[in-house]
Amino acid sequence: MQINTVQTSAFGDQKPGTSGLRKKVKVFQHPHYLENFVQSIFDTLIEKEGMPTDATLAVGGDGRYYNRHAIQTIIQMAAANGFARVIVGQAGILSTPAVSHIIRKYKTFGGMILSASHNQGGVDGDFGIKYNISNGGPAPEKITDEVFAKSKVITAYKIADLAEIDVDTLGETSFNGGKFTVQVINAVQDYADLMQSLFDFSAIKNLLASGFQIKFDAMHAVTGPYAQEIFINRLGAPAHSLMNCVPSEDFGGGHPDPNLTYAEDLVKIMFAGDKAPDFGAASDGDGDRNMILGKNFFVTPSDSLAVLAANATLVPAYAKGIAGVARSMPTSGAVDRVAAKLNIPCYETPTGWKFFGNLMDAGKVTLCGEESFGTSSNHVREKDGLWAVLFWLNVLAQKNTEKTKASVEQILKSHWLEYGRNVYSRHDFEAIPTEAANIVMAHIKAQFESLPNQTFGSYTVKTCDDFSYHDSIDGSISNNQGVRILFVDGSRIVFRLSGSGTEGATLRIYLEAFEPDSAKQSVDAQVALAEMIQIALKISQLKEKTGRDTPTVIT
Ligand code: G16
Repeated sequence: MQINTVQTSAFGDQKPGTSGLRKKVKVFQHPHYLENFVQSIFDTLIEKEGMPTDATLAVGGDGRYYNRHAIQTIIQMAAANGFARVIVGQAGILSTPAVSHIIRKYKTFGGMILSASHNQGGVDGDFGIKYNISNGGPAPEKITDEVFAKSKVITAYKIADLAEIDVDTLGETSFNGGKFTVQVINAVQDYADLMQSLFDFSAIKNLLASGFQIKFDAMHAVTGPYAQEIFINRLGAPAHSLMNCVPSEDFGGGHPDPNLTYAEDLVKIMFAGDKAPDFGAASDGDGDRNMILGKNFFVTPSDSLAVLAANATLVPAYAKGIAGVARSMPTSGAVDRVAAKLNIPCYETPTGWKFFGNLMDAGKVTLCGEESFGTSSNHVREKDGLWAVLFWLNVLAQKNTEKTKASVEQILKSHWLEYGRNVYSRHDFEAIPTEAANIVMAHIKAQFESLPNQTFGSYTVKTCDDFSYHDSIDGSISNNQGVRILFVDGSRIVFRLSGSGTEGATLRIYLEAFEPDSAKQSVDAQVALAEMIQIALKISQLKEKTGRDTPTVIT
């Protein structure tokens, strides 16, 4: 096996965002761009963690354009940089939670996930790479910061001269007298087995056999094969329960983001009146996000987390109770109310799944969630779309017996009755010129001293700040994680720039108000939050500074 050292020069823009490096495919296709970033990861690992001689790397992606090319390059570079083994999903496919599970199950050194998640794919779309560490979770900032530092000074990378690996055929190929091996594994089996070990599959099977109708939309992305195995083969759902379940390199030309805007086809089916299925769900490009719908009903991700926490003991894996919960700062406080009642801790972290890893490893939390359609537990160290869907189905199976019936909407309404409702919405303004977005954020921060005690209509500002997180496990501090305007009555507006987009800046405005009065809990969130939306526009001067006041996406 010949190892070549290739001279290169640094790119200045390889800074990992909220979840790995995401850029246009055309940027990744620039000569040496992919290789520079992969080498910077390997150099960081060798320096910070020391590479054991038997190190294994798990590699897989969401099937988007450029995955296949990147996988071959990563295998060749892993061979040249001292890995002993690479485990690849068949056809290069592995969902993000499946990679996390494989890292944990086979005790690999780490894993590389090739995905730009919910961003569009295809030749003109986005590509991305993220590195996950040996606990199965996204690399923490101390690693991603170092990767960026190395990427700015890189001068050479190492790559082995290997024949192309047939990633479509299961099996092992060895090189260099067995010193380096590539194993192509079934992408679905291990993950489906894990799900079956957590949930009551026979109860869900009975629910589906009783005529309870579901619709799952894989959005032409990675969860298609997983859904086929789990819902059809193992749970006996009829074939028409699935839609868009064949992964395609450009996600059928769509935007694989499971929200009310981009999962439009599913939303139409679920809001079709009486003939709508009882339960609907969608997942994103790499299978870590989920959207939950009932018949003519949308469940916000924040509420979903709260409902799962409140009902956790109905699921075999969590029957003995949960140790604690965590949510990202912009996620609503609905789960905090459940935690208070269960008398378990609730942690508030910055946006990004990587911040949950330490808490889970330390046994402090069992369930975690984010408003960005992410929910999961300590069964892996990533958010997990299908896990959330199965959790809901397991809860529904327990609440729909011969004697009792409960729809998704009823479950939510009784939850609000018991805990009150955290009315919540997020307004996204995508592709704003970066400079204009920075001016908006600076303008809000400049008002930190003058805002407290000011009254806007029915709301009076109590405090405002830029959220900082102190990780109680490793002591690290993460600053500038989102601007919070907190009102006297507990309502809040959060402004934050996305760290996962690839075009200009995306400004997110998160709005939350608490409604304890059951008579008002059914009011549409946009109506209930209308005044706060105007306050957010006024404080930020968004229209004046960007020309924009209509969100691209409302969730
Ligand atoms: C990623 C992260 C999530 C984060 C989300 C949104 O999701 O894994 O933890 O909440 O981005 O981040 P932002 O608001 O910065 O765009 P995914 O599904 O894109 O990997």
